[in-house]
Amino acid sequence: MSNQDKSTSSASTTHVNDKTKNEQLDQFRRGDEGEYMTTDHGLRINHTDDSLKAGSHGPTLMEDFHFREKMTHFDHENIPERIVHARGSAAHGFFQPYASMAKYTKAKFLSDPDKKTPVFVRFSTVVGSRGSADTVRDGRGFATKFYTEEGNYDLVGNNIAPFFIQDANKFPDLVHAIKPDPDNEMPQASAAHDTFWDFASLMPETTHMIMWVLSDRGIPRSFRMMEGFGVHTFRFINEQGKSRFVKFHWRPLLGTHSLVWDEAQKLAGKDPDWLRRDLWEAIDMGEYPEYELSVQVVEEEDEFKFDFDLLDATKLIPEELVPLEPIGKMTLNRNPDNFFAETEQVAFHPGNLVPGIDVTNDPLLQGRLFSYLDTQLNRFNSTNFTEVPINRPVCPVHNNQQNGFMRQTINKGKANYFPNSIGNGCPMMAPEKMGGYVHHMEKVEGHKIRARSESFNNHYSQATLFWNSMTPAEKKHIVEAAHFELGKVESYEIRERMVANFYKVDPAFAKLVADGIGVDVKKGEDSPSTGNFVEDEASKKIKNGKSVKESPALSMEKNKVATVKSRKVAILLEDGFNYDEVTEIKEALTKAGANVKIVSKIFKNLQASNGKTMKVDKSHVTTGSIMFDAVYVPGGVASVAAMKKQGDALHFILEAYKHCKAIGASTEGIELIEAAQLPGLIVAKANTEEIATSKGIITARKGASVEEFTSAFLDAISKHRHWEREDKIMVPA
Ligand code: HDE
Repeated sequence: MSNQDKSTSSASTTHVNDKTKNEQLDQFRRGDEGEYMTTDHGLRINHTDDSLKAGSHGPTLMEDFHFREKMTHFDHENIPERIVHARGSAAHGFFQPYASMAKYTKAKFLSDPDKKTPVFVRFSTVVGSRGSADTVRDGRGFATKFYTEEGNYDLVGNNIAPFFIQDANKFPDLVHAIKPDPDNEMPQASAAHDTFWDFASLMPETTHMIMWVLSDRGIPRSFRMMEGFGVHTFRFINEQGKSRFVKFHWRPLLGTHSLVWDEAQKLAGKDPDWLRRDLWEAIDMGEYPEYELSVQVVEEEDEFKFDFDLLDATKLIPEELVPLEPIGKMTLNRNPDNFFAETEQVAFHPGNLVPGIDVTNDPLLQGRLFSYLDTQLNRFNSTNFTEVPINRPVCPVHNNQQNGFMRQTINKGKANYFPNSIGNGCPMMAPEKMGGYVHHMEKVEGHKIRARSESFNNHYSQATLFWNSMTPAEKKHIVEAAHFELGKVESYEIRERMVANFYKVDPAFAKLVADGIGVDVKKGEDSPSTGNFVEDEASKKIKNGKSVKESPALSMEKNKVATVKSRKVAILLEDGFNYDEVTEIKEALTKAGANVKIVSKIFKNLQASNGKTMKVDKSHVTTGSIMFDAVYVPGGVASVAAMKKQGDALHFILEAYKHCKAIGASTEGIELIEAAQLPGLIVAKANTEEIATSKGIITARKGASVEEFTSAFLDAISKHRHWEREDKIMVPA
């Protein structure tokens, strides 16, 4: 029996722990080990390789129920993919608060540090279709379903703090503009075409999020190294009924890290499942992704103390104005059993709330509250998608909703209406103290008007704040990304108009972009089509609100977590390698938490100079430096001599250099690095105990201290990228 089935009408409370959802799902799991194949109706099948025919050369017979059932089921396997966020990967886990959050919210899953609430998290790209590549430049979805004792709570966020638009009514336009063109369905999973930039250049409110998407945040290294933002301002309500504004923020414990653009593009070909595979393999290996949930809480009376409107989803609250309060941690520790049943069928909805959490009047959020249920009806063709195992709450469900396609629940009795006396008034209404959801009693009044508050008419200040907060390397990447994206725009006018928007972010930035896409910098006028703004009480109040000019918290580089944990390191070998060097370094790297793989020309057991053998994990044909975070070349005369003659090994080093990754080499291995002719390379020269460190390249001569070398190499890996090399990059990789 599932938890849902076990429930009685006695208003019992459900005890939830981190295993609860898994136990519920177990009711629906099917394994075929040791079983006979049957039809969907349970009839055992004795032959499935041939259809039933009138003679072995004859036509297939209509009466072949097995063939018809099998083929029909196959013909109907597809359901519509999500209109946005079609490509995703998900994992199970649990959330545990650090302490009771009762002062802010009565949400039970946040009330007790001993409480572990099961979660299912789906990460996604936004624009591409289900089969598109993972590493494209895009925002990423970060949607979490908490299976709480009070019902499902969905925090449906993105890895980018602001959103493109302010009002939900513009969402269909935004999505039409960014998706492939309607006439030729190109390009796939990319904003780099005229229609998106046409729209963006006419809608200056998109500028802040555009800065984020152009930044390294648009190409995350891993779902495990990606932040998540609730984007909108929500409400926390406590037991006393006091409401406060709240923003949600996930931070990965591994730090926030990204790919470089060249790497992202190559990965899209070499391993289009890069992010999906990384998440899957990490969980499979027991390297469970962890994210800390923080909140920014704003008292109601402080609503107008900022220089932006809290209800404007194109804005964030700078952490320097309202610091993050860490409230708990999420651990993802189990891969789904079945992609379709779980990852594809999970259905999120920002309106899935629990007592203690409520929405605000943010006009983007308000529109989402309609769209998500509507989109599920398109995907599932039935309101009964809530009965699909992955979507079922772990607490009881009782109401008078009934029937529809594929109804699972067998509702008993005659009373399918309320009020009733025949069913003893059940299911009954829950008073607030029994967990009944009561909407926050916000006072609202106003004229019916199709307009936005003037307080939303500020499209550049936070785009500028973002730009100001970046390091030089991060700024360079934004400019280069703009060159790529706008470089693909054929219309001169659109490119020019976009540069005019960038001028309002920062004139120097606009010039740098303009120089790469062949347009002049014009200051430009705001487009008249950006909204109907009216002055109201709110806009008068925020006029002199608080702001900051720079927010170091926005820079990934300034906040990077220095760790080797989970980093992928390649060791390049051929026959004749130095066995001791390899084993010593491999052990040290593994001990520090790195994943080490032996890479060679072909799959085989390699032979070391001392006669011992070692298994190759990946061949050059199937992998490349883009799939690793660092590379190490050990000594061994024959091994290095073979690699020096090999394009693959040299290319590996050059490419790792170009992507600013840590490179380590010891003894004869240094010769391979030298053969690659890396710009500005300094290597250990003397045949003494010398170790040289230059811009993330660590070399050690014979006799050098292994501890010293590994510690310098680990340090270089933990820095993730050595951007100081970027200026000098002239390598052809
Ligand atoms: Fe979504 N969005 N969205 N969105 N969104 C969907 O719902 C929509 C927005 C986000 O892994 C759809 O079930 C509108 C902001 C995620 O299954 C759809 C508006 C944020 C996911 C939809 C927004 C998001 C979706 C498509 C503007 C960050 C994937 C499939 C008013 C806070 C969830 C689906 C998953 C999915 C509508 C804006 C995040 C069409 C109308 C802002 C992570 O309903």
